[in-house]
Formats: sequence, structure tokens, C-alpha cells
Amino acid sequence: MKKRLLILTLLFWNATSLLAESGYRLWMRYDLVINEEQRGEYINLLKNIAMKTPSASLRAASQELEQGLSGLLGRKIPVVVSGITAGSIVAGTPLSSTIIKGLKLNIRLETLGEEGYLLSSIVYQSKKVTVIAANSDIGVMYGVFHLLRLIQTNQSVSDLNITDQPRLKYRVLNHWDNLDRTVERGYAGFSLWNWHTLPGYVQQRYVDYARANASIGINGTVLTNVNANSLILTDEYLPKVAAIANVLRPYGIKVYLTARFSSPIELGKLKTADPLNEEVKKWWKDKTDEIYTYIPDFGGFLVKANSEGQPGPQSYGRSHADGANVLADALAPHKGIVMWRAFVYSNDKPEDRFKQAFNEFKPLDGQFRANVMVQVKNGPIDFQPREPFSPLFGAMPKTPLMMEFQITQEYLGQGTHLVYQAPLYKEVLDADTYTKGKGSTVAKVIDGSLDNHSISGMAGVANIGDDLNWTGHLFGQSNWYAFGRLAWNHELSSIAIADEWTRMTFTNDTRFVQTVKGIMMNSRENLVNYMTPLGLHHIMGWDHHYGPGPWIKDKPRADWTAFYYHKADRTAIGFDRTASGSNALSQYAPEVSSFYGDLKTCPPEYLLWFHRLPWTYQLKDGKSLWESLCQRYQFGAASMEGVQKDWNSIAGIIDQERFEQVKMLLAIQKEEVWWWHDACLAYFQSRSELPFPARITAPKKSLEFYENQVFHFVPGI
Ligand code: GCW
Repeated sequence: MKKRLLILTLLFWNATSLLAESGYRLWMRYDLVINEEQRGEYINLLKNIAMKTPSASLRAASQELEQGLSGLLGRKIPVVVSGITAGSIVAGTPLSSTIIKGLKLNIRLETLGEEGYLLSSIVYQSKKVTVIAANSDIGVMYGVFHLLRLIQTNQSVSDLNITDQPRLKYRVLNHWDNLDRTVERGYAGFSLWNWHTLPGYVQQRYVDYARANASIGINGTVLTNVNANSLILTDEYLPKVAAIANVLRPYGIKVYLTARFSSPIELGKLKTADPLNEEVKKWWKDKTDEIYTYIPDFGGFLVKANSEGQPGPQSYGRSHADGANVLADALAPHKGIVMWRAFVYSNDKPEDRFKQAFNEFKPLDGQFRANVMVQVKNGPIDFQPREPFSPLFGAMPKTPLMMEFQITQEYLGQGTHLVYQAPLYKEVLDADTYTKGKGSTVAKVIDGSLDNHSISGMAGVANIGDDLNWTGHLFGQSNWYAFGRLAWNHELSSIAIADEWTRMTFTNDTRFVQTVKGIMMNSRENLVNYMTPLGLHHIMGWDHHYGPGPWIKDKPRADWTAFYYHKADRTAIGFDRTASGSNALSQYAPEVSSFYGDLKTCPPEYLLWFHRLPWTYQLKDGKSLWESLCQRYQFGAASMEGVQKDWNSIAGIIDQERFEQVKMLLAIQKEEVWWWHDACLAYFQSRSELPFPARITAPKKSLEFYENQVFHFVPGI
């Protein structure tokens, strides 16, 4: 009998631990601090939580702190409403806590803005306590997550004197989620939003989503795809949206929706969606007022218009500004905003796709209402493994520009490649636009400091789905995490973010952390090498964008083919964007355009973005373009061996389940990496007709084989 009980217990333990180690807990694991000395310090300093919780946000914050600390310290850390002791954590705002009000911290608090906070170790009535103070309840929540992060990463909390506040006002996830729960370019299962069971059934998962976002400072989420369905604006769906908004609200997260520009016709039965038509204006105003009756703090609209078949103001001879402004006027009385995307290009225009968004939007600078932000993708084409920054950054000083990054890995190995994207994000943020002289970085454009804007923001196309571990690939979690951390503070370094994420997600074990950070930090450059070295871009598979497709040519839209971008023939390869070609470089400040335009200064990473060069062109290191291209593919593909070895070298340090998850995906990645290598080299050799240099692995199959591969049901379309 006893034995049976033991087996049952073991079975149960196994089952729950399996579930627990799926990756569901993200970076908010709160497992016991292993280092006893460190734990001892925490136990001494953090004995109880002295916190009043008059609001839902403060309640959520105190629960998080209680749950987090109790797990980390292996003992119940209670919330007490009165009676400060040595080791109390005093948390609140001057409004919620008389102690904090009396602490005379207020002057310092005032400088922290709406969402900032302060963590401070002080002596209060001769007792050593830890203070988490902020001006708003959500600021307290952010402070709570900061304290938990310090403990999760095993840092001392004995002498805290930290203040922090976000650099950007709007830190927003963009879900490309459809109402049928498919996710455009989503590789982590179906949409989180179960529209069918909403509003009645509110999953715990929505709460955990809110916690995760709040822990990294994300304060907004667009629930629906930019390829929008106007149904979301109907009274069938708005109560469902409201139910989600209710869950997210305590965590400081506002809900936004995508607005299909033709909704006045589709829903309002109007004959037109012309933004200057009075009936249309009224329709948007009434619709917006109605939305606010469901969601009093609704954030606003995100719009993709006149782009890739989406309706927009240009169908009525109106500009993007006219379109954005009609929505902005409807939202303004409610303090909502419009995020109007600049991702526009048309195959019918005989103009380099690179240049089109700039040509379209720059002349509109100054014509948008104050509550409009123009949302610009990081690069001029489309979330490629490496792009130069979009020339719009810095070119529209009168308009707040919002950054759009892609967290989901549409062009970065989709669901199967381990790619840490912080280095990509940072490369763009740190790029100097020179639009107001040296130091006019993209980061300063988007945080509003360069042109004195009071609103600012960053959007990330989410990689989250209903997979157990949220992001399909466990390391996809690091990109969600990094996006949030950088939206909060773009000055953080990629490696610092990788360090925290690894410690919180896996372990503080030094060997593990060092090894994983090494894998992460090299992953993006490896990917560029095995996919698109030397400035190649847009050479992925047709339509689904899965795998290589440099041969794609002769399709109905030239700008959706690979050939458009590399034009490789027997003599040369690359896109000439200098004055002798499309002159896209002229859209940048002179310093930038001459840097990239001059072959003497153009870094090899951007060569074929801007130049069309003979295969025999000699790079600075003495190699020919052809040799260098082959070697980079080789180097990129071969890197996987080391990655797998490194990962295997840390077996046994973390739980088997997550270890195996990553290991299996690395094996898939390895195959795909060689597929990229083989297919691209086979193709480019068919163009250059040059022999492979020494030590280059010849493609395993013929070019035809790669060209004829067919893939069924690739996710994310
Ligand atoms: O990257 C392209 C994608 C489309 C996407 C579009 C966009 C939502 O392939 O799937 O549509 O960009 O950003 O609007």
C-alpha cells in the first residue's frame, strides 16, 4: 500500500514537474535561491511586505511580490497592513501609503514621472527597511518586478538606491492575430485570444500574459492583425475586447485595436470611406465613442492602409495624413492615439521599393494631428536579418515616429532557429542618422529627445501563441523579453539583457550563463552569414518565407521576388542604390549616404544593399566577392556545430525537459542552416559560374532539387 502511494506520489510529482518545466513560467519562475549565503541576505532583509492595496494594480503588485519572494526565499513572506519591522518592504505611492508620504521622498519621486519608481534601503524609526515608492500604482508594480529581478539574478539588495523610469511612453506589442485564431507570421501555435469563449471565459493565461508584459514594462497591446477585420469593431466583439482589457488593466496595459479603413462601408453601410466625408467622420466618431463605453481607457487604433491590398485614404485621392487625422479626431477627446504605419509600397510604381515609404511620408511631415504617431519598420524593406535603418528616421522632425520591430521570426528562421534579436534591435537604435549632426541616433529620434516630442513609442510584432511555452522556441522568449527591456530603456546592452534573461529563465550557474550568453550573442551574426551575407536581402522562399529562395523570379509582383533585390547574373550581383542606380542613398543625411555610398567606407555587411559589384570585386581583406560570399555561408552553417557542442556541454544543469526542447530544435536548425548554405551556393554558383573556393562544402543536391521543393501547411501564412 505504502509502495503504491509512493509510486502515485512520484507519478504525480513527475506529471506536475513536467508541466512546470514546459517553459510556461517564462522568466518569472521564482524558484528557491540556491546560493545559501545570498538567500541568507535576502531572508534577513526581506521579512514582510508592508503595503496597503486599495487598487487592483496594488493588489496585483503585492500578490506578485508575495508569491515571488515566498518562492525565492522558500518561506512565506506575508503582506502586512500595519506594523513596520526591521526587514519590511514598504511599498506604495504617497497616496496609498502614509509612510511613503511621510518619508519626504516626494521631491525625488516627482522627477520619476508617471511610471517611474524608486528602490531604496533606508532606516525607518531605527529599523532597516526596503522602500518601493512611485507616483502611480503601476510605478509600484514596476518597482516590485525590479526587486524580484535583482533577487532572481542573485544581486545584493542590502544597499539599494535605484531610480528608474521608461524612456518611451508607448511600449506596445502588435499581435498579428486573426479572429479565427490563426496568427499571421506566428510560429507558436494559435492566437492567445479565444474569441469564441470570450467574454464569459477568462483564462488564467491572460493574467499571466499581463504579468509577463508588466514585468518588462510593456504598457500596451494591439490585439488584432494589421491586415484587419472590421468585425472586431462590432458589438459582437467589443465585449470580448473589454473582457481582455479588464484583465490587463491592473497590470498597466492598455488595449488597442487595428482599424480597417473601409469599416464605415462594411459596418456603417456608407457609400464611401473617404476621410473628408462628413458622414465618414461622424461614423468614426460614433464608433470610437461606442468603443469607450466598453473600454473606458481604450488606447487607440493601429492602421495599415494602402499597403499590400489593405484599404486606405488614397483610394479617395486623400493622403495618409487625412486618413490618420479622421481617426485621431475621433480619439482625441478620449486621449487615444493613432499609430499609422509607414509600411507602404506598390509594385505598380517604377521606383525602388526601398524609397517608397520615404517618398510617401516625408512630404506629410507636419500634417498629422498631435495624437498620431507614424509607425516605421526598422529598415526600409521588411524585417530582414540585417537592414540599414529606415531613412524616415530623422527625416520627419515634426512627427513623432514610432519604431516597429518584429519579434516573431518571419525572416529569421521562424519557429526553429535560436536567434537572439537584441543585437539587431540595438544596431538600429544606435545607428546615427546625422539628421541633426553627429549623435542623432535612431534611439533619440524615437524617444522624442531629438525633436522634442512629448509622445514616443516602440512596437514589437509579437511572437506569442498558445504553445505551452508561449513562443514555440524557448529562446523566442528572450526576444519578447529583450524587446520589452529595450522599449523601457534603449541604452541597456544586449549582453546585459541576455544575462538577466538567462539567469531568470534558467539558472544563475556561472558556466551555464556564460555558455548560453555566448550562444545568444553570436546567434544573429551567424544567421546573417548563413542566410543573407554581405548585404543580400529578401532571398527567402516564396509566400510562406520559409527557407531559401534566391531563385524566385517572374512572379506577378517583382518586389516580392528575390531576383528584384540581387539581380545576380554572370557579371555582377547586388542592388545599386547609389547615384548611378536608384539613388536611395540620397534619402539619408549626406554623412550616411557617403558612408554607405563610398566603397572605401561601406562595411561589408551592407555591401550588396547599396552596390552592384562584379563577382571578382576585391574586398578589403583581399578576398573576391565570390570567395567572401561562399566563406560566409560556410562559416555561418559551420557555426551550428559549435552551438550544439556548447549546448550539450551544459547538459544536466537545468531540467531535462527544457534542455531537450532546445536540443531538438538545434538539430532542426542545423539541418536548415545547411539547407540555406547548399541552396544559396548552388544558386549563386549557377549565376557566377565560378568554381567554389577551397574548403567550401559543395551543395549536397542539385539546384533543381532545391528549387522544386514544395512545403505544405507552413505555419504563419
Ligand atoms: O512582412 C510582411 C509580411 C506580412 C505582413 C506585412 C506587414 C501583416 O510578410 O505578412 O502583414 O509585412 O507588416 O504589414
